[in-house]
Amino acid sequence: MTTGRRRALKGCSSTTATTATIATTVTTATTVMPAMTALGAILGTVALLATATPAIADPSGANATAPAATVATSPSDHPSAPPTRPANERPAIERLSVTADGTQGDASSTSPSISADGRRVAFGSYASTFVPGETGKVAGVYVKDVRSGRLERIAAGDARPGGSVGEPVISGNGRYVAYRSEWVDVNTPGPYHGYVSDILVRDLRTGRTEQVDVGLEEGYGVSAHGPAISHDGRYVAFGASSFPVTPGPSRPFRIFVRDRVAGTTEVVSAPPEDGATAATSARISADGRVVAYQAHVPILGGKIPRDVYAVDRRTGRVHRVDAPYDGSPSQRQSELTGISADGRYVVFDSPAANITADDPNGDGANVFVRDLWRGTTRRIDAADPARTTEHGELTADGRHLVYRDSGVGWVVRDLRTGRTRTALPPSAGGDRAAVDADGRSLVFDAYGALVPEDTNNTYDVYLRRVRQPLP
Ligand SMILES: [Ca+2]
Ligand SMILES: [Ca+2]
Repeated sequence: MTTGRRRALKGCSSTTATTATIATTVTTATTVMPAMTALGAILGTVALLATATPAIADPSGANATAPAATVATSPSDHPSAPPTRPANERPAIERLSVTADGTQGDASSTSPSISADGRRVAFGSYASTFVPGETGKVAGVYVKDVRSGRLERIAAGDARPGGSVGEPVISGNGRYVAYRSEWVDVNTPGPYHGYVSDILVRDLRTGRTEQVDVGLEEGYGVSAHGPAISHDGRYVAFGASSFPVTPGPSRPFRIFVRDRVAGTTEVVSAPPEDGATAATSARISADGRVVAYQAHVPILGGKIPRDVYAVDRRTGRVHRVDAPYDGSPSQRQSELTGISADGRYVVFDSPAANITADDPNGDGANVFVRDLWRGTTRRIDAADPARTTEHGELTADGRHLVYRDSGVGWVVRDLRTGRTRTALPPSAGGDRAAVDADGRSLVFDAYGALVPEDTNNTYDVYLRRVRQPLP
């Protein structure tokens, strides 16, 4: 996998992972609280044991092959020296929503997004304990430096009247964070009652913040949401809805892409077909060329199917991502969850039984991987095919897929060999997880205490180092 990443990096400077948009909200997350609490207790106990008994194996492996000459320097010369954890060994599970000195949040931290190298993680939090002198709980966007432990707030909701911030996504190169900023502009007319939401991009190097939902067609500049950002931060995709500036109906939500270098903004979602109401939930490839999104279509039999499309911005070609294999109409709604760095593969969940032939769990949910180049769709079955899989996310090279198997938990699958590795037990994380470029680091939010220091009884953001065995 490391090889794959190196190859990707060498081949193109912008081929590492587009970070995932994490849609878990505090509201939805609370519905899974009880199950996580029990699991958290289990994991917390395990983690406690691991802390109490640090690694005792010789990290060099010298004990197994030590030549006689090294015996004189063996630990027996220092019988009182405690075994130490090698400097480069990090815990299998680490809580990220804490300050460098370990201060935990007093309110929920959710929705992590990770840079390609796994070093930086952006997330949202309502905690008041992360910033000295803070008096109230306001929504903030934070960036955690995984290596140094430094936690920085890069945006605070109370910077503008009635404000809130959220939906952070970090660029693959770790330099930029795009997020949604809501506030109340009493001068804004129309059905939004003054509520305005913008997409802002923070440059972590210079500290500058730039608004990117600009240059939109008339009526679309009021409510923007759901940012996705390219590896180098140049392109930002987002959804925007219109409201009638002049008398008349509002128009559908659309997906736009802002080119921060050229200073241009373009509509990328296809013109609505059959009166589709909205395009939302954009994902963008690392180079910004391919943008995937969900299109909501009119109510059919009481349901609102949601189809997934992808647009190649260079050729203009629009791909239907979740098309049923037999050409029949959509049965159920799909949910877009990821895109590979090169834009070739798009991942979605769907309970529709007709995406692929012979779906073993029928209308039970499955993760699907669409190959846009070949026009083929691969279904990801659970270890027990009668169970469900969901929330798929690809690593940068498109080779490894992270998803949740309802029987096994969070799993990393090598799509080439079919081998799977269990990352977390079934109810460990939130609804979504995000991975770094080579699939080594999985970030997620969880209510349960997965480390013994977690005593805040609320959601925290965690990092799971997938290759380290759980204690
Ligand atoms: Ca199925
Ligand atoms: Ca907690």
